[in-house]
Amino acid sequence: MRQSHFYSPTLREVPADADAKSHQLLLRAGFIRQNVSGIYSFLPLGKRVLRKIETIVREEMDGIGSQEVLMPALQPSELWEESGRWHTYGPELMRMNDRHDRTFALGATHEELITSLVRDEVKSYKKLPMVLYQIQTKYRDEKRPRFGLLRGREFIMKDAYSFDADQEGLDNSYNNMFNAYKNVFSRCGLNFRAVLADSGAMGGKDTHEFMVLADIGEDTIAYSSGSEFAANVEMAPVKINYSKMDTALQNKEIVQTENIKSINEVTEYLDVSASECIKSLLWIADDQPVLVLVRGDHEINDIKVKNVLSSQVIELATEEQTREILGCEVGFIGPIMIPDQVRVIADNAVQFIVNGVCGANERDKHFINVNPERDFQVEFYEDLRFITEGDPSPDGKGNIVFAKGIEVGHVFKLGTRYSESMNAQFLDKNGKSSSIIMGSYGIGVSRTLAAVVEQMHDENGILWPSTLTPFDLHLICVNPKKDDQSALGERLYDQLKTDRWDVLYDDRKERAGVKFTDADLIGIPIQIIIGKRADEEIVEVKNRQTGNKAEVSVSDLKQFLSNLQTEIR
Ligand code: 9G3
Repeated sequence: MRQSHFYSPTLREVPADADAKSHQLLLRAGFIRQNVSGIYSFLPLGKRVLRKIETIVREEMDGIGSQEVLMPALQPSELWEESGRWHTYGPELMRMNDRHDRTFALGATHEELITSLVRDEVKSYKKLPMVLYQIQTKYRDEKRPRFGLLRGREFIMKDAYSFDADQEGLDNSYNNMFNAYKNVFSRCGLNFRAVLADSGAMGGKDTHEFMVLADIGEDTIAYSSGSEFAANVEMAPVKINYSKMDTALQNKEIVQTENIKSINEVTEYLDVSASECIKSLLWIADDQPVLVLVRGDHEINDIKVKNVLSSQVIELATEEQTREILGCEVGFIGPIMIPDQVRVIADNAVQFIVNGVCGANERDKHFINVNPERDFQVEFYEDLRFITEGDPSPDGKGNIVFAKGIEVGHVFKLGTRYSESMNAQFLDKNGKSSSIIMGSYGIGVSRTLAAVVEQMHDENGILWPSTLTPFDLHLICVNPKKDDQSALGERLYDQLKTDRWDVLYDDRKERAGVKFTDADLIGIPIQIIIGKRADEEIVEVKNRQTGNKAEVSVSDLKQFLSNLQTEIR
C-alpha cells in the first residue's frame, strides 16, 4: 500500500480530551477517529488490526467446535419482556421504535436473542452440546464513555453461548472456552490473568474475567507472584495458618484514652502495633446488628460478610445507630460486654491476637491485654477481610500482588437462567423434558485492540506485536526526489510484495523527520529505510521494538528479514 494514497492522517499534537495512552496514540497514529462521545470510526490502519484480532478469535472459537452465526442488533422488546430484563435495565439499554411503533432494544448482549433462536429448533439431547458465537457490534449507552475504545457506547464484541444437556456438559464447554480465551490473549501478545470473579457463593467457580494488567484499568486484581492464581480483590479468599504468639497472657486492664479513636491514634498513644489491635465495626445485616471484628491492620470485606451471613442487604451502622445500640461512639466500641441481641463475628486473624487492645464500649476508654476466648466470645471465626499485598497466595504458591486490570473477556456459567424464563427445553434420552444448560462468553474485541496499545507502546508510539501489526513492513523512501532512492524504493516495493510481505510504502513527498516520526507512531515492527546509501544498494533496517538498526545490502535483505522476523515479539 502506498502511503501517498493511504487514509492514515497522523496528528502531531496529543488530543486534549484523550487521557488514556491508547486513546491518544490510536487518534494520533490515524487508527481511529471519534464520531461523538463513545462512538468511533476505524480508519484503514485500525480496521487492519481489528481484522487480525477477529481472525485470531475465529480460529480459536472454531478450534473448539463453536459455530459462527450473526444475529441482528435490533431485538424485539418482547424477548426482553420474556427474560424479565426489559425493566431491569435503565437508560444504558438503548431502545427505539420502528415505523409501526413496535419497540426494540439495540443489542447490548444477546442471551435473549440466541435463546429464542435455539428454543425453536433444538429439542433433543442429540443436538447437544452446541456452541454458537458471533462477532458483532454492541450498544450500551454508558453514562461516562471514556478512554477511547476502552469504554465506548458502540463497540465490537465476540459473544458466544453454549448449550448443554447437563452441568457436566456446561463445565466442559466452559473449560474449552476458558482455554480458548487463554490462547486468544496470548496470541495477541498480552500480559493477562484469568481472574476469579465469583460474586455469589464465595470461591464458587462460575465466572472468570480476563484482565489485561495496565494502570489505566478500572478493576483491582489480586494475583500470585508464584502461580496462575488471580481474583478480583473483593473476591480473593484469604488462607493463612496464623500462629499464636507464645507470650504469657496479661491481665485485662481499662485505660483512659481521651479522644483516641482511630487505629493510628490508638497505636501511637498506647505504643502498640496495629496487628495487636481489634478493630470493631457494627454492621446492619438484614436489619440485624452484627459486630464484626478484624485485626487492626486489616480491612473488613463487606462482600465476604454478606456472603457468610447470607444476608440480602448489609450496610455499616451509622454513628447514631452505633451509639443507640452499643451506647458509645464508633472509636470506642469493642466485643467485651455488649448487648445480647448484637451478634459478634470475627475474621480468622483475630483469634490469634495475644494481649491485644480493643474499645471498652465507653467514651475515652480502651481495654489492654485483651485475649480472645478469655475476655470475649464470638459466634464464629471466618475469612472476613480483604486480602492485602504480601499475603501468601491462597493456593500456597507465591505471594499476592495487586494490579489494575482492563477486563477484556468474561465467561459465565448461566445454567437455566434464560432457558427457564424463555422456555428453551430439550428431551433427554429418557424422553424427559428439561431446560437447556447455558453458558455465555464475551471478548471485547475493540477493547482488546486498545488494551494491546496500553501494554505495548513507548514514548514514540505504538509497538505492535507481529501477530497484530497492520502491515509486516514499513518501507520508507527518505527523499523520493532523489532518483536512486525512488528507483530503489519502487524496486523493493515490488520485490517485497512478490515475496508476499504486507508492505506500507512511505512514498510521500514529506520531510524525512515527518516520515520517521509517523513510522514510529504507527508502530509497524520492521522499518526499511532507503536513504543516502541507495546508490550502493544499501538500506537501513530498524527493529521498531528494540530500536536496533542495521545497514543491509539489498542482496542480503531477504535473508535478513526472515531472521529479524523471528526476533520480533
Ligand atoms: C444490558 C446492558 C448492559 C449489560 C448487559 C445487558 C453487561 C449484560 C452482562 C453480559 C453477560 C454476557 C454475553 C457475552 C459475555 C457477557 N452489561 N451484561 O447482560 F442490557 Cl445495557 O453481557 N453476555
